[in-house]
Amino acid sequence: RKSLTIGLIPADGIGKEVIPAARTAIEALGSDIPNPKFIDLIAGFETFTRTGVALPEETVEVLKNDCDCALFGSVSSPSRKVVGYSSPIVALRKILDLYANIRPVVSVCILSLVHVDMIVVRENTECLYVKQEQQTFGEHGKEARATRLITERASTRIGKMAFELALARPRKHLTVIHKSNVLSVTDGLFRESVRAVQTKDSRFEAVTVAEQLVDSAVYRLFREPQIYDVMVAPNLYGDILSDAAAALVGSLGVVPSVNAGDTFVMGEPVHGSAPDIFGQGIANPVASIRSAALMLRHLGYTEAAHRIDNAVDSVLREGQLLTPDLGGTAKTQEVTDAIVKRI
Ligand code: NAD
Ligand code: K
Ligand code: MN
Repeated sequence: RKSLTIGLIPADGIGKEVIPAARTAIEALGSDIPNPKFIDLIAGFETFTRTGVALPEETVEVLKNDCDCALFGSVSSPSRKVVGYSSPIVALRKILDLYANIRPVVSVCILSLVHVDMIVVRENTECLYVKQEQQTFGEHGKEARATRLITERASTRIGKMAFELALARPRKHLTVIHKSNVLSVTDGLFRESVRAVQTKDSRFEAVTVAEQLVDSAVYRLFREPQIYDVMVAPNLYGDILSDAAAALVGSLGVVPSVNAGDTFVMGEPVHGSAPDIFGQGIANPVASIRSAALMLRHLGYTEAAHRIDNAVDSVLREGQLLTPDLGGTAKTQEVTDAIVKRI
């Protein structure tokens, strides 16, 4: 490949502060990524208030037609209902069919109380995120309901992705997260579909499989996180579990992800737009820089990804330059500069 074209969608809040850091890290790779080309794209709540659309058609078209991959920052989705607004990241995952959200959560020795080295594999296209909600009036006042969609197809393909990831790791252990004791139809289908993946491919016999109900999975995650290797979960559980796991490794500001499909990959920090710290220049850039590395690894640029990860690990391990979320006083720019220097 002659050059790599990367769409950049910082979107809202600290996304605007940390996506530029990820870009700098990629640029620092020099000849490992020859002539990376960046295309700035817009989306988010600010875009919505300015233009009336949260995800402009042009952004989608450029991603589809001109980009090899993309980096997404974070959106500020309001908790109240805003007529005409819908989260662009949820939409992008569906439009680009980025069905797997892969979230590695790994502790850096001095910063973590416990040893954590796991990957949360979150189904990324369905569950409650189909966003089919209705409010009606019943006998006792307002009633609201939501559709929770679980399909065999989506559960099977996320199951395959999780087995592949587990197979590539030393421990080869997969935990299937569900709540089939209550939701036996929906979570039952998820559970059965994922387990069936193993019976259809003899390579996966090497993977040991466990199941854990989602509530006790959170409990065990806090008490004995080392039991987990790869976790696979429906969309909402995977979202919650990965934020919870982030607490064990110091901060949401260090946990990366990729939204992956069969033909496209989009790196994205797990965190949101962090309005509580936006504008102060203190957002931790590590999650986004690591997301860039994950994205490059997914595309086969193993050495480049390795160089970024090593640089991040060395800065975190030294512990001299940490942003406030990790107990330090460093600024986004200082941490980024230190990482770039080591790359
Ligand atoms: P959040 O992840 O934005 O913040 C949670 C806490 O973690 C905050 O205290 C924040 O300061 C801290 N934090 C997060 N990232 C950090 C970083 N890089 N460095 C330092 N500290 C960091 O979650 P929230 O507060 O629940 O949500 C805020 C907004 O983000 C909401 O509008 C929500 O809809 C949106 N959100 C977007 C995404 C996404 O873009 N995929 C994901 C989650 C939340
Ligand atoms: K995000
Ligand atoms: Mn989340």
